[in-house]
Amino acid sequence: MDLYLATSNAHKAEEFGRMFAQAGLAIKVHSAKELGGMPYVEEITGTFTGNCRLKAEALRRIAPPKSWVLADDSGLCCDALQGGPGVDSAIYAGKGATDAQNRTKLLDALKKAPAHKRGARFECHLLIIGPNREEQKFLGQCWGRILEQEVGTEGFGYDSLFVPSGFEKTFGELSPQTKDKLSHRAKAFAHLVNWIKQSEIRL
Ligand code: ITT
Repeated sequence: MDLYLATSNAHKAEEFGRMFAQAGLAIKVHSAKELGGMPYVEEITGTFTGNCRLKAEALRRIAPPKSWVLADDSGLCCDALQGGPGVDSAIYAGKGATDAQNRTKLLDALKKAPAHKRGARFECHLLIIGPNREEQKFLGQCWGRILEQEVGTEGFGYDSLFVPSGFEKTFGELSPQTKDKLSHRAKAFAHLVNWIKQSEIRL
């Protein structure tokens, strides 16, 4: 049945669209655009899960009564920045910052970090809320390191700076299909799919 994606990030919606298409679930996935766009949400909770809940609730209020809503809050957590920018990844260089401005600020913040201190992980927290406000949470993490310069043009956000463990190329160079197999979002999504498949609840 019907599931709405509580995101205003077209890249994330695209990644989810591809993953749902491949998962072979009997679910009709809708973007927030179909409801006139994702309502503005100030992500002020300071936690990934709290921000997910704000986004999911905001869309649930305008979604058709029997539908389910899925929200994602994700970010890049760098070892040398004690887990930052973390929940602030989207606004690292300030409110309204572009991805390019955020990447520049990150490169600057890590300017003095030697290779062994450039470890980082992407985190993806998913929250799904049902028509009776029942909810489930899922976490996906992808470990890797931050380069000293951008490489590649695929993806979005910090992709062109991030080399996943076991690879020599950034997410900006790897194909979307490869990213879909190992990303934080893919891992959280795999947990969600397992839950859907095992659950009594029929979406
Ligand atoms: P919504 O809140 O509308 O979903 P958003 O882009 O603001 O869209 P977040 O608040 O979850 O999303 O912020 C996530 C930020 O973390 C995002 O803007 C990127 O900078 C970064 N990020 C998350 N996933 C990423 C990925 O797969 N590749 C690169 N950067 C990513």
